[in-house]
Amino acid sequence: MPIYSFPHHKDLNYKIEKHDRRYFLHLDFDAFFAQVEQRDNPKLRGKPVSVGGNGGIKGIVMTCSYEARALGVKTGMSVFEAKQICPELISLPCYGPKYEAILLNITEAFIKLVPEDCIEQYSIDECFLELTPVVKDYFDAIRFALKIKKLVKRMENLTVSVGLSFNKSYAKLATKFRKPDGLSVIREENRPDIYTLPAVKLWGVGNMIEKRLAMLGIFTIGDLANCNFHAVHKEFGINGVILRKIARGEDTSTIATGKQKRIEKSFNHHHTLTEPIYKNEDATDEIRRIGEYMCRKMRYKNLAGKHLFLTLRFDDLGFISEDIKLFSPTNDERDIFEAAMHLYKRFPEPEPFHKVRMFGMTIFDLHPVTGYNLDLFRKQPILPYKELDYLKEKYGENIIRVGLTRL
Ligand code: DCP
Ligand code: CA
Repeated sequence: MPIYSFPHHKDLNYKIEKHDRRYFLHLDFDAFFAQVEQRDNPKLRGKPVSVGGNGGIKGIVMTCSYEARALGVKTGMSVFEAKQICPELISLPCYGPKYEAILLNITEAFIKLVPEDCIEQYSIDECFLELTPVVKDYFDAIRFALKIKKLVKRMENLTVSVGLSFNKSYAKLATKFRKPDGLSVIREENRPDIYTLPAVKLWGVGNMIEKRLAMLGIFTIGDLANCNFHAVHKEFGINGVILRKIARGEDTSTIATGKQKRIEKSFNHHHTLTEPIYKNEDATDEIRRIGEYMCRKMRYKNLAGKHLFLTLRFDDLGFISEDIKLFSPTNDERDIFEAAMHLYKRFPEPEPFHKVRMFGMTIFDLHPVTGYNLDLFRKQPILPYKELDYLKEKYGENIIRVGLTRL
């Protein structure tokens, strides 16, 4: 999920009045999860597609394709509501690890084009690049931006929209001007046009802040830029001062580098079924799928876990959990499947009148690993997980699966 953070004053040296012109590029994937699903399944292309929920009518639309947007579907609607507005909507479940890997892959490729400390992965589908060390003017920067767009298309077969400007906040604002597959530039001389836009378009201004600004008579970016310094300071403290600076195009924040990356403490995945199940083979399939998902997530982050929890929700018993500490950290789905099936046998056996509605797995006690295959002493053959993960990313989940022994 995207981690939207306000550009905090620690990142933003609000005391700096001016800096020489710098160039920032903001990059944002279009209709991200939906675009990835359309890429991986050509039958979905050109069609209204939403991602989120369980693939049926339950849950929330996390995003939808531009075709679905044209028909009135919006992020945050329930899938049920979206299907009423757009009956032909194809609703798909969210497959997290697949999306997470994409930005990681391309930012790794960017290291060849800009210094590493000029790359900031901001959310699951957005990043900033500082181009100052590699371009000399806007003309150069636009050429660079086009090169980046082409590279993403070639590497991942996905489109991004990009915004280019002399600071991060304006670059992020510019991205929204032209979507999908856009490239927009805000130069210093465009300030008068920017000042006519609603204040809510600015990074850091949400609906709540928009309302509070309106009470001060501030509606546009220009109103905010030209407002009384003390008025915003009184209402919002230092954040008000920062917002005013951002509005004026005086955002002095720089690239936040890897040091601030989130450190994972656990991974989990839960799946609530539309139809509760009771047959052991269905439960086995469900456990296997969740285990695969979780292991891929660990592999992307080069982590392996040692303490596994399996949670089930029976219709009549509510949530119950069992856990096991593994002999050594693993991100191999064969180990996780074996351990999870061991835990599953500790639960009361599901029956037709005593069905399971939800399966969940969580893994704690994470350890960094250097490679994809960990265990030198395992009896089973070592699997080429990197290649398998790559195939799944490129061609979809069902292209290949690791054969597991049914227990
Ligand atoms: N997302 C989510 N929960 C939300 C909003 C978004 O899980 N409340 C996910 C789904 C999106 C992805 O994060 O695909 C990126 O979010 P964006 O807001 O950037 O939206 P999109 O990329 O889907 O669309 P856009 O083309 O408007 O950027
Ligand atoms: Ca996006």
